[in-house]
Amino acid sequence: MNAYALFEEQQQSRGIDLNTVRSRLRALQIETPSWGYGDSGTRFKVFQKVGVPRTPFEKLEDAAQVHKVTGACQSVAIHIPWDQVDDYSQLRSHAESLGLTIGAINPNLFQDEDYMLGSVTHADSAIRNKAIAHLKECVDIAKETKSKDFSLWFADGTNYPGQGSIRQRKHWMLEGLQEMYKILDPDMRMLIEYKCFEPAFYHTDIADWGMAYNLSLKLGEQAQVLVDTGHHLPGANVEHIVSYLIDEGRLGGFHFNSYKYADDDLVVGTMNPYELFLIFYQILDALDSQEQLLVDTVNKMLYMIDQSHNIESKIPAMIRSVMNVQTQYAKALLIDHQEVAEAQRKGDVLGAEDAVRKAFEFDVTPLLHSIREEIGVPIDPMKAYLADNYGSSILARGKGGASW
Ligand code: PSV
Ligand code: MN
Ligand code: MN
Repeated sequence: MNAYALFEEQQQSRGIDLNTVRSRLRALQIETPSWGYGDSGTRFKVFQKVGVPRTPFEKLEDAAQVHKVTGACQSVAIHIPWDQVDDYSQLRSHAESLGLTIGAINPNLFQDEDYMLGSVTHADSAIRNKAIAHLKECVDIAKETKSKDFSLWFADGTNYPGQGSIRQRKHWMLEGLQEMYKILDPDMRMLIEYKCFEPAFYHTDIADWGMAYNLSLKLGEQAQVLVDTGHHLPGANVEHIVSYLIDEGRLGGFHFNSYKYADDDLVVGTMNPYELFLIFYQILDALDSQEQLLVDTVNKMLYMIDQSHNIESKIPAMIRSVMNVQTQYAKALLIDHQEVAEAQRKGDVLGAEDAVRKAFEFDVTPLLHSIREEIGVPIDPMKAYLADNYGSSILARGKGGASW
């Protein structure tokens, strides 16, 4: 018996509906970030790799390789002005010619001298207006690239008590976001990121999910929270946050990455794959609730990778992340929700924990291979990419490509 037939028998005997599992797995799309293909580093050093893209167009070409071997990464997030071009419709056409689409637009409000003390929360109204103008410019760019979502992360915050008025800055943040919200097309969404600290070390203006959630409520339905998995203090129960926000209909999507200590931006699923699995458990639990708000929220959620891997090879690191997301999603799809519910009803604590954990322990390799075969991509995307000559052909680009 081949490996998939064995897997099928094993799961069917548990009562798992493999048709649903397979169709959900086939539908999983993961957006990759343009900045994950360029040079990046830490405050200590930005390493220059040979062969990194020199232009936003080349970043898309690299992203197309990830899509080619996974079939799961059709859209690419861009960052403005890192991906600034004269003609955004040309960038979109280039993406389309590669079988890609341009995904979320990420405004950059942290790499301009003027923003040292804040962008939309700066005490100087001229700088606040400049930041707001950039947010609005990103809405115009989205119209040209046909993007519908904005990932909004602000470095705004203070380093010392008294440096700024926390309450005043709270108001400025809302006012700035409202200016952007007003000009959105009806099908556009603002996804508000939060982060506990860094680069501001005393207070960050949007420090946690509650603040992002509050802003989204004040702004309106087109504003939702973006959970970047690396933006929590150690020990935070991210899956609880996920479940809570879905239940409120306010979870817009994810930035996946791994962290050990803080915003380490490591390859997804390398540090705590169980956390990723448990995040998917909450998502699938909401989907299976059949409550309309929850189902709609989950179906509209974006799965995006946000990595700035700086010592690894860029394209393979991205492929690894995508594969790790697929693996944990596949495992979570094997949770028997009825078994969990039954154990909960009985107050069977260990039984409930077992019903969840045992799905994590199955080997989903045969399932993933079978799905990849079905959609016509290599069963081992990493191996296929490494065997191809694209990686060596881009070495001709030399060093000194685009950096973030
Ligand atoms: C900075 O923390 C950050 O990693 C945020 O997660 C943003 O999403 C990303 O950079 C790109 O701006
Ligand atoms: Mn992020
Ligand atoms: Mn981050």
